[in-house]
Amino acid sequence: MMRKIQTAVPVMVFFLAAASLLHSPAQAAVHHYDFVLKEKNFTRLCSTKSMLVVNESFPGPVIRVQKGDTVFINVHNQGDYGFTIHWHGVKQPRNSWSDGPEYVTQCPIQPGTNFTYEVIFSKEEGTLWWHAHSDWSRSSIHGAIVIYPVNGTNYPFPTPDDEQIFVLGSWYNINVNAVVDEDIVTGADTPRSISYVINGEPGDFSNCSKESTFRWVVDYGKTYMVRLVNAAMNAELYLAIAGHDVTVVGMDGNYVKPFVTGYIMISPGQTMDVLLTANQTLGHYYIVAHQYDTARADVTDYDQTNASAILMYSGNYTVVDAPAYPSQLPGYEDLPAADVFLSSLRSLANEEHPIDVPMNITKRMYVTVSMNQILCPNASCEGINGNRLASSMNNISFNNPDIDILQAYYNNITGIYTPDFPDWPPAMFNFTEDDPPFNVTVPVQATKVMMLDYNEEVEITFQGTETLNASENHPMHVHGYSFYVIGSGVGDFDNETDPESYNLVDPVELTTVGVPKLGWVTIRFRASNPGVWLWHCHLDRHLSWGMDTVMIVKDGGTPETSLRSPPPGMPKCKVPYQNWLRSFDEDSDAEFARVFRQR
Ligand SMILES: [Cu+2]
Repeated sequence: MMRKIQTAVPVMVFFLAAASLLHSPAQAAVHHYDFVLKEKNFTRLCSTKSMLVVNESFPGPVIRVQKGDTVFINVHNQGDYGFTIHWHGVKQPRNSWSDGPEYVTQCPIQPGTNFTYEVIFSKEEGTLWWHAHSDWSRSSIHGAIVIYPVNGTNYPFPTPDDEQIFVLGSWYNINVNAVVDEDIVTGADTPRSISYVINGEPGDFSNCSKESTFRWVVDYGKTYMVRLVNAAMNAELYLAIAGHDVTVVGMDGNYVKPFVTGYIMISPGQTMDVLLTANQTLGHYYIVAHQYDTARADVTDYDQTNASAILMYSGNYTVVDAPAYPSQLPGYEDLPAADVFLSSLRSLANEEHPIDVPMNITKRMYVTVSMNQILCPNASCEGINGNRLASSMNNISFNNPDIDILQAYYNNITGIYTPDFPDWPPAMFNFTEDDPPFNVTVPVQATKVMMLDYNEEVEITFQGTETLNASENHPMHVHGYSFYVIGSGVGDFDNETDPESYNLVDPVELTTVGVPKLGWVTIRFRASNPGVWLWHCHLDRHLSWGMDTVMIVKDGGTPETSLRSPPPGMPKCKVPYQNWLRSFDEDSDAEFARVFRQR
């Protein structure tokens, strides 16, 4: 059974090296893909650059499965630096080995070598995606994953007539990894994208882009499933389609109670399924996406481009004017519009799609997410105050170790990490007030891991802070799990009154949730997937600066509740991870660059 994807101009050429698509109702299928990574030239915004991409395409190929299938993806590195790939939102039961984050579950796949990931689908249904999980390689290495209902089951809404994928990304006119690594060494801020792109194209409002704007042809009267992926590196995005409302029906591989909206807000890492009915006057309509910025109002140097695609009705009609522009698209800094959108998200919570919110919490955590500075002698660095920019969770700025944590955990290798990630912030202060004291701006750099017993019922409240006067939304993402978002609010979390507002009836189930600027969000999940799983902010600059930690869920005592044994051919950790922040004092930039190139 092969689903068709709406072909559009320009035609995206996908070199999918075979996918077995024989499904029987009772049996999950096994698919095989080859991902060949090579440098290729791409011309956007009047200039040409080379980037590492999968199967010569940007965005990369689409993986299509049914719920519960397994996919083997043989990843061939024909580039000149190491990378890893993560299957974002796929829970991978007991199988951290194929999860992907570098120095957490594996070491980079070295140039000239290959590694086969085994991606195990279980409960996910809807849209997810895959992306590189090393340096900032994911800016060019990413693609969508589509998970259909198994034969004999249906969507919880009338089956759409057709579907269309929109991958939203960031475009840089530089060698992203080289610039970012330099910035990490010097402590400087990381680069901004110069445009957002829709299916790889900036669209009509950018220079040298009009010819290649992504065009989507729809037939009047049909209803389409629009599958959205926010693959942008550092930005929440608003998106709207001129003249058309959409109905949101799914997010992060779970269904939601349908709601109608004129625009959507999507955090980096999130995926969303919306229905669009083509019922307007025959014509051309702009689809526009741009940044939703929550940082300080006086900081306006973010990417303010409006990426666009065009929805075009099929048929015989004369187009007189330029396509209509979506007047309902919120402004760059429209916080209330995001709140309205987010507050509409609810689980289906019905008989066919029940929820399972943990009610007997055995592990409760309160975790701050903060911007920080690491002090440099004589203000010798290029970040804030002559120091190095950093970020943290509970004041721990995470250091990647020299071999992956999964390997160290599985083989009882000591000295790689410590199991003492704190359940509470080390210092309580007025997290959301202006100008927090200097001493709370300097983090501890360490590799501290949170340990959970199998099947613990976990509640985490993430608290945004105003350290360095640099609060903003933080899209927090967990690997290996989804979670229920049971509450959120503004200001400092009050553990007596705020829980009264929790939604335990139909909370939305996600894998990435925004911690609101100067606010908090509470999530719950059951620790039923043993293994080593990364928690991190999906703004890549914050991940690079240490806003991440690792969660190890112990085995449950039986083979079925224990981490699997490693697959053959796990990449070797040939080059120890350069502790970028710490090694700055020892290594010159040139030495660092030399070491980096060898990775
Ligand atoms: Cu963040």
